[in-house]
Amino acid sequence: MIDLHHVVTPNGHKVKIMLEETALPYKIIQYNLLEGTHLKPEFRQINPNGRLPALVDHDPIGGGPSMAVFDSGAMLFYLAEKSGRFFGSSPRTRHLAMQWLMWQMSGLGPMHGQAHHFIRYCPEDIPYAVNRYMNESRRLLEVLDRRLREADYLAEEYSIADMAVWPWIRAIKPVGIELGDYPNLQRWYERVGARPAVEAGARLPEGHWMTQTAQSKVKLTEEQWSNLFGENMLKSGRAT
Ligand SMILES: N[C@@H](CCC(=O)N[C@@H](CS)C(=O)NCC(=O)O)C(=O)O
Repeated sequence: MIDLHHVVTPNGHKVKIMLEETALPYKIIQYNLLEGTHLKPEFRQINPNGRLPALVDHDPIGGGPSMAVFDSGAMLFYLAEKSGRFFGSSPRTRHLAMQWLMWQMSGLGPMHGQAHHFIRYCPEDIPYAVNRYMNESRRLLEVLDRRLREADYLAEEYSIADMAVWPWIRAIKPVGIELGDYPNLQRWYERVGARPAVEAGARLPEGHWMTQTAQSKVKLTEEQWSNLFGENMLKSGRAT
């Protein structure tokens, strides 16, 4: 059994999609970032980085005691190795999958994450920061659109790289980007989104912000802001 320490965000959905795709038995342990439930010391034992998602496999690869894995890309890789699925059926497609997974983890996720931060969470309007991260986000979408003009899937065959990218593409609307501007990406988005495991793994509650187009600011209480970006967040990571 795998415990999935989960949150309803693109990084959380990537891993849930993979668990659905592989039908590995798992149990969800749900967190609420605004309430700071991830800031507790118990969670640091599982993820020293204090972020979500993370997993604990009670029947780990290679045997031995339960194993914790953090960082969504590493978790996808772990589950691919455990299941023997979705990580390329040849050396060529395996390296393509690794390449696009790394690209998502180091580029698409962080840049779109910063665009979300400065558009939706930053209490001030800082046009330089918004332009910087929106330009980079758009550039990365162009990269995807070009790749998906030449291939149906990022690694030629459906893989963990597609699972890593798909939930971030769903989240472009709230920062004001139109998927229709990227026709090849849109076709891929629909193709991947039609998979039952993607539908089940990435299901959103009705009216969730990820489906909204408005670029409106999220209103946070002082406590919530501190949990996400301030002293509470810092305090939870300090060595005691
Ligand atoms: N590189 C990490 C990023 C994880 C991450 O930033 N997770 C966010 C939610 S998607 C989080 O835990 N935020 C809580 C916080 O900022 O305190 C991964 O891919 O798993």
